[in-house]
Amino acid sequence: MRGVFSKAIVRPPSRTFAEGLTTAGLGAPDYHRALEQHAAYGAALEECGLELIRLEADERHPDSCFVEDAAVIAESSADYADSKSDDLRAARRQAILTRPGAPSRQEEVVSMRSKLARLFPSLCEIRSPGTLDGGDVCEAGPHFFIGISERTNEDGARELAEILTTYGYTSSFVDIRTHARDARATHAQDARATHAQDARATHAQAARATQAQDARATARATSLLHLKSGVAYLRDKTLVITDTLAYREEFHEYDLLRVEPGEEYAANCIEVNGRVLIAAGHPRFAKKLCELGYETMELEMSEFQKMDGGLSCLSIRW
Ligand code: CIR
Repeated sequence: MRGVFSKAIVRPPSRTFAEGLTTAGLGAPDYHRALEQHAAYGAALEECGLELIRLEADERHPDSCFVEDAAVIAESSADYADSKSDDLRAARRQAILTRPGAPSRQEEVVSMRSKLARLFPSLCEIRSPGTLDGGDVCEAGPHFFIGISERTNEDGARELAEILTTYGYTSSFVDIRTHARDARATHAQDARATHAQDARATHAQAARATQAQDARATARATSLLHLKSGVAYLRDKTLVITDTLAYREEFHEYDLLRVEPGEEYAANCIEVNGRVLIAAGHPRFAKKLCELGYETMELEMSEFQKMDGGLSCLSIRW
């Protein structure tokens, strides 16, 4: 096993978790089940050799368990795979506080700042008018892909790129705004469709409503909240990727491991010290990884998926 990552910050969901932002249309999350899934996630990271740094649950910020969005730790971990290079990695490691694009999430950075200030000698930060969510930052060895999304604007992406250049990394932008989710539209349409399916509606109306709901479920599955909703870096220039992003020129130099239609949620996976943590319930993707020689760990993520969260967003790893 490669001893690359040694620490991770995590924060459990709070009692207000269900009040967070979501476009998923999968119903309300069960708080107790979310706690269990979060505990299993932490245990999996520990099994991969990481020391967990735990932040307290924060009821004022329902989305705050998605810690990844509040900070980025730049570290070219995948390229320095042996212990001799620990010093080199540490020298180039830099913590960057983000400025989340959703107003309800911007204050999450306050507690993240106090935690990181105790762990790192210096902190950089994204400043207004820049906005940036860590979910839009995909480290691929010494190169970083920065998504420009509904949450990360061009100013924020540029600010991060400048910081990364200072610390010796390269970066490029991937504009995913054409794949963004439109929460208001889908929720309103779903409400109308449910109405059409009620007892007074004709069979034809109900059938049309069901078809429309299916189409919107597919649209939600292929739409991207963050860049890392559709792409993950494994190692050796290999990216896990959804069809939505696979054709993009930005990724042409990489080996692409495609997740198949219907399993898009699994694209948000993480490689941790030689193992790949993936969301349970995606058998074709799990099989593909296994055939390619990756050791996988499957984790139940249903309650986080209901809130648009994936595996990567529950931790910040370095
Ligand atoms: C949000 O909409 O901000 C949260 N409900 C989900 C954030 C997921 N974060 C991530 O994928 N990096």
